Parts: sequence; structure tokens; C-alpha cells
Amino acid sequence: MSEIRVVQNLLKHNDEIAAMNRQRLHDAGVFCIDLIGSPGCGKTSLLEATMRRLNQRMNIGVIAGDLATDRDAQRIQACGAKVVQINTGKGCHLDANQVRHALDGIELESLDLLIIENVGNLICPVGFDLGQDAKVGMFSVCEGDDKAAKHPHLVCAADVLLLNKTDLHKHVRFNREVFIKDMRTLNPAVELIELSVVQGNLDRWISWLTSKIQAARSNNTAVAIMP
Ligand SMILES: Nc1nc2c(ncn2[C@@H]2O[C@H](COP(=O)(O)OP(=O)(O)OP(=O)(O)O)[C@@H](O)[C@H]2O)c(=O)[nH]1
Ligand SMILES: [Mg+2]
Repeated sequence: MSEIRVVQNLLKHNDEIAAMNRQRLHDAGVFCIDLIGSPGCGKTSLLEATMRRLNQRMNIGVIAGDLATDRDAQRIQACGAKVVQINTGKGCHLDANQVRHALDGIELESLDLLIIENVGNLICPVGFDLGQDAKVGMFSVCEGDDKAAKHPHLVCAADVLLLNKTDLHKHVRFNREVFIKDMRTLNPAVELIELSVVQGNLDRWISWLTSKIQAARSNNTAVAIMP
């Protein structure tokens, strides 16, 4: 069997398991996002802040993907989320089968929202469907204004893009117009939310998230989550 056939079979198998994960999450009424960004762009910080904003109003579960350590899981658990850590060893992304096993350790019926923090990487996670409802792509101004152009697959695949660490904009060389022009060329319709997790200006992110959860819920039940 050629190498290309093997890769195609691997992705087909992944997609089949992802479809099962998606069905399982929908049956339980859980909205699920896959959070993808480079190492250190602020994914776990965003989850901590999101937990603090939302955990009085809804039940949130997290699957934290990392090569090693349970440090992200510890941080997120301290904010009140139910967390399962997946250590991928040398693996540079999560796959649907790992998520399927993680779902076994979560009481899905008790959740409104499941956030999967993927392994810090702008490339490999994009190609693997996990069964999520939405892919969230995260950049930060510290990574350089060329990153949208250099990582077109994430920009094209994302349902929403976040640009974090805007508090550091004045300290780093980051041409916002270049970043936005590249992003718009690749994906004219995608919503960009600029934020600084440390400054806490998360209103647009929280309202994007709650509106998606509410829309998903209204497809299933009449239960509403107040914005
Ligand atoms: N100045 C500033 N620092 C931030 C912001 N968000 C996160 N950080 C810092 O960036 C560093 C990395 O944050 P994490 O949340 O651990 O990043 P991550 O994307 O989860 O990293 P990995 O899981 O290792 O890929 C930490 O020192 C955070 O305090 C922000 O908005 N502004
Ligand atoms: Mg993290």
C-alpha cells in the first residue's frame, strides 16, 4: 500500500470516529469547540478566564491536550471545570480516537460546553476532525503579523479567530493591518476577536460562545442560557 493510501485511510478512520464523537455530544446536548493555537499563545489562560466568567451559569468540561505534564489540567481544574488531560507523548495533535476515550471519562449529560485545548501547534491539529461543533483558531501579537499568511489552513478552517495579547501590541513589532489583510484574503467571512486575556476584555468572546451554545441548544431543546 502506498504512503498516500495509508494517510488517506488514517484520516478516513479518524473522520468516522469524529462523527461518532459528534453524535454522542449532540445526543447529550453539549456544544464542543476545538481550540487551536501555537504554544504559549494563551489557550489555557483563555480557558481559565472563560471558566471564571461562565461557570456560575453553565457546566463546562475541558479536554486538555499536551505532549507532557498535567499542568494545564491543574490550572483549569482549579477554576472549577471537569478536566481530562491527554498526554500525546511525541504526538503533535489530538485525534478523534483519543477524544473518544477522553469522553468516556466525562459525564456528558451534566455538561453544557466542552472545550478541547489542542496541543500547541498551528499545523497538524487543523487536519484532524475531533467531533467538535466549531474550530477556534488563536494567534497572539507576540508571534508576528505574518502568521495568518504562513498558516492558511487554520485561518481557512476556523469558525472564529482570536488575536490575543493585545496589551503587548505597543511592545512588539506587529502590523495589525498586514495580519488582518492576510486573514481576510484567506477567509473573508471569518469573525476576528481581538482580546487580551490578562486585561480581561473578553465580552465579544463570551458573547460569541454563549450565542453559539444557545443556538445549538435551541436546535435540541427549549432551554435558554442567558447572555
Ligand atoms: N501579556 C499577556 N500575556 C498573556 C496573555 N494571555 C496569556 N498570557 C501569558 O502567556 C503565557 C502562556 O499562556 P498559556 O495560557 O499557558 O498559553 P497556552 O497557549 O495554553 O500554552 P501551551 O498550552 O503551552 O501551548 C503565560 O505566561 C500567560 O500568562 C495576554 O493576554 N497578555
Ligand atoms: Mg495550555
